[in-house]
Amino acid sequence: MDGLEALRNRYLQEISAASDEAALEAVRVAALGKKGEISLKMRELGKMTPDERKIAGPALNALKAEINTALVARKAALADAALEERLKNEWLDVTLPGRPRRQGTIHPVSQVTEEITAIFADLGFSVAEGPQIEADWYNFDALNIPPEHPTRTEMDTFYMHKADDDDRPPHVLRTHTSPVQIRHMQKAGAPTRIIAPGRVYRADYDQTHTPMFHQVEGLAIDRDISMANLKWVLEEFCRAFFEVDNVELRFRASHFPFTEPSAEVDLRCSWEGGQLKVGEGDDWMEILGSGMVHPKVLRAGGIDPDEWQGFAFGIGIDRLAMLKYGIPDLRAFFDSDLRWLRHYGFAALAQPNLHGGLSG
Ligand code: 2NM
Repeated sequence: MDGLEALRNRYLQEISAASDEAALEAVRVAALGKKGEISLKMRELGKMTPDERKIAGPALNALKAEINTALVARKAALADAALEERLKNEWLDVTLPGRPRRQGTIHPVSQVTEEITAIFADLGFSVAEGPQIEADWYNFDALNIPPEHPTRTEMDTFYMHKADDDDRPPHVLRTHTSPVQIRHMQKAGAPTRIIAPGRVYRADYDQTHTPMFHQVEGLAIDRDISMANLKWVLEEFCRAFFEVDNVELRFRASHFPFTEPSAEVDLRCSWEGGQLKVGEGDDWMEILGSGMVHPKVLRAGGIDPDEWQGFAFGIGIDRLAMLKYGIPDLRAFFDSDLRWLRHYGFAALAQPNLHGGLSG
């Protein structure tokens, strides 16, 4: 068989000249494909005499093998080169700073709730929680709020819908966290010291009221707890919360069904240029309601009022947040406006505690 040497040289040359996989494949097809030059030559073997075939057969097989080997080697070399090229261009600087990600913020209500919790924890109060949908007994009766009391009407309180044939007691969205205190008394008995922060609901909506707001109530029960203890605890709370050494509280006689006696508590302050200063000045700002827990309320909680007594108080969290952080509009609290949240929100990792400063 003549010309095999020329064929060999040509294909080996084309293989080494192929500059990518497609070009290399074209060479393979031209040489070894079904109608490739070498394949056609192998088909001609059948027309040869046995003597011719004895020489041409091995020669063609050797050529085919050599071309195949060259193709495989060239393919590997091209792949290596392509990888080299990618490695040269696609390098990654692992020392670059990460891409900035949008970060959420802590809502002022959450922040202030955490601050209040930290302060009362330091005073020996633990946190109690309970359902936001309450039986009217826990929300009203147990708290000595009589059946005909106006806050019980649908004017003031949200009632859960009930089918005509549903004989369960009426349920309401709790109007204060006091039912949490009743449940806690029933469960834990006396003595006890707890605060109950959480969402509460009243049918009220104007400049200074939203139908959902946040309250923290406190309860301390022991054998000889008095209003004096209440006053000290509230002073300590205000000192820590407003971060001033001098606070002055004024107790004004008031009335709540669940406490006797009852007092509203005012904080001495000044308002200069719209700026609140606590502990100085000639203004008084009402900040909470309080009193000695009514004997009937203790009894509803399963606690014997002849043996135990206690104080309780209730504070609006949202208004405290407005006062401390100078936030003007209550209703914006619940708009979920991202610009508002970024402006008034707190860093997520600045957990309030008494030693590191309450607001980080
Ligand atoms: C207030 C004012 C006065 C109060 C009473 C109780 C309970 F359940 F222990 F009796 N908890 N909180 C209370 C007392 C709440 O809010 C203005």
